[in-house]
Order: sequence, then C-alpha cells, then structure tokens
Amino acid sequence: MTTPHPMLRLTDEVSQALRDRTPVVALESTIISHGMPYPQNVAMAVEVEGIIREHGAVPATIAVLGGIPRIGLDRDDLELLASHGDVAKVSLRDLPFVMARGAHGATTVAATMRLAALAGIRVFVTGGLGGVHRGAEHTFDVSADLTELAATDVTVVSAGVKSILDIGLTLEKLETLGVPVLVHGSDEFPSFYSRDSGHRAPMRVDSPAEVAAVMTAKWGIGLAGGLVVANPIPVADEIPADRIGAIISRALADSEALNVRGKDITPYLLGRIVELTDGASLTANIALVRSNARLGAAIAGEYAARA
Ligand code: PSU
Ligand code: MN
Repeated sequence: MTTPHPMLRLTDEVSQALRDRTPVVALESTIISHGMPYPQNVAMAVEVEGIIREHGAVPATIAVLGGIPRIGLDRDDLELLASHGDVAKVSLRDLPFVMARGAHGATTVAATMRLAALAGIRVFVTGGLGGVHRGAEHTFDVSADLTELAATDVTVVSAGVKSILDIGLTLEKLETLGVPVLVHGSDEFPSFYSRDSGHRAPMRVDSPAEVAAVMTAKWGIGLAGGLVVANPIPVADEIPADRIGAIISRALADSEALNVRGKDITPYLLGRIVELTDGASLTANIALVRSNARLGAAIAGEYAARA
C-alpha cells in the first residue's frame, strides 16, 4: 500500500483499512457545505457513510479542519461542515491557503481526489462533477475537477454532469485529457437529474468488476490519471429533462442578473435549483448519491480483490 502522506490526518479506522487492504471509499465535502441545505446535508453525509459500510467498504469523508487535511471524519466534524458559517470551498488552488491559515475547508472533487490519492485511496463517490461551464469560450470557466482527473489516479463515481454545464464540451475536454468515461448500465451519458443528456456514453460497462478491470489496465500500463464512472440516477428518482431544463435555464439567467462569478457559480446554481423545484431537486440529488455510494463500494470491493 501507499504510505499516507505525513501531512494528512487519517482516522484509525481508515488507516487500519488501508493497511489491511479493506476497500475504502472517499467522499467529498463541498457537496455537504456548499451543495445542499442544512440539515438535509448532514443527514445525507451520515446516511451515505452507512450505505458504504453496509456494502463492505470503509467510508472516508475528506475535508480540511483547522488547516489539517482530514481523511475520515466523525459525526461532529460532519455537523460542523454542514452548519458552520465559515467553511471555505476548497478546490486545488485554495488548499495551501486554507491549510496555512488553519482554517476550515470543504473540498471539491479536484481537492478531494488529490487528498484521497495522497492517502492511498483509489475510489471516490460524489454526486456531480464540475466541468466546462456554458459560455466558457468567454469566461474560461472550466472546473479544476477536469485537470485533476487528468493527473490523479482515482476513480470518481458520479451521476454525470448537470446541464448547468456544457455537457458536450465537458466530454470533449475529458477526451483531450485522456480520461476514460465509463457509463454504468446505459448507452447514454447521464445528466445528473436525468438519465439522458443527448450525448452517447463514450464507453459502457455493466458491472463493478468491469470498472475494476479498466482501472487495473489503465494504471497497470502506466497511464496516470483518473477515471469517470457515470451512474445514471435510478429511474424512479429521475426528473424529466424538459422540466429540469427549464428550471436550469431560469437559474442560469438569475446568476447572470446577479453577476455571480467564479467559485460561487456552482453553489449558487445548486441552491437556486432547490428553491425553484421546491426541494424536488434535493430529493433527487440525495437519491442519486445513495445509488452512487452502492456502486462505489462495489467497485472498491472488486478493485481490492484484484490488487
Ligand atoms: N456539481 C454538483 N454538485 C456539487 C458540485 C458540482 O452537481 O456539489 C460541487 C463539487 O464539489 C465539484 C464542485 O467538485 O462543485 C465544482 O465546483 P467548480 O465548478 O467551482 O470547480
Ligand atoms: Mn469555475
């Protein structure tokens, strides 16, 4: 196993699991602090850890607390991230500053991937990935999640990409960066709330074992970087694309009118969509994270069995 980087603080449970080669699944914290309202966010965080345990893996939620990158959190830590007013959104560029200041930070997909890799964790479950924003040809707003996927050896399980982003351009960018995009059980790339996006699955897999085989092939031959596993939202929880499409357009127009920019855009849009759907988007978001947790734990189990 990789020895965890000495600047990280792991819980005893996570360190023990990594030593014993028990499957471990990383979880991000921006989704808690900046992706969902309180108290549904902390309930989701606790529940998802439970689902990962039920499926035979050890959960490791990742965040920066008091400047220290933490791998594995307890209930009080999750409560703090969910409710404290002063938790920064930490992508890769923000990590050194938040550490140096001894501050609290909720890690994005990019920062969580890097910290997971530094701990020796290879599988990470989230809700949705960042990507190329609509209008990026003018704003250059492309999430660091994509460049991190190019660099860091972690498999990220998500429900695809929300159409607050330009899904086609996001898939093009992932292709350029050499990142495999595997869609679980579907020929369509999913768009978070909906199973379809109008874009075909670049690659289809139908089992966790197939994902583990792709991980082994990629890293075995020495290709650095991550993999995207897109897991379509369960049929019963889906919000039809035309309904959510209209809401996303309205949320985007509101963000323009308010001149929301940079790192605040994604949290603003997520919150506005919850308001505009009277909470229906939140119910769907929680359902898809549950489903991703089940799949991620199974992938971690299959990968551990091969290693
Ligand atoms: N997309 C979602 N839900 C989220 C995020 C994205 O559907 O919670 C969060 C993730 O933490 C992701 C981050 O890494 O937003 C991307 O932010 P930005 O676009 O500023 O890189
Ligand atoms: Mn951005």
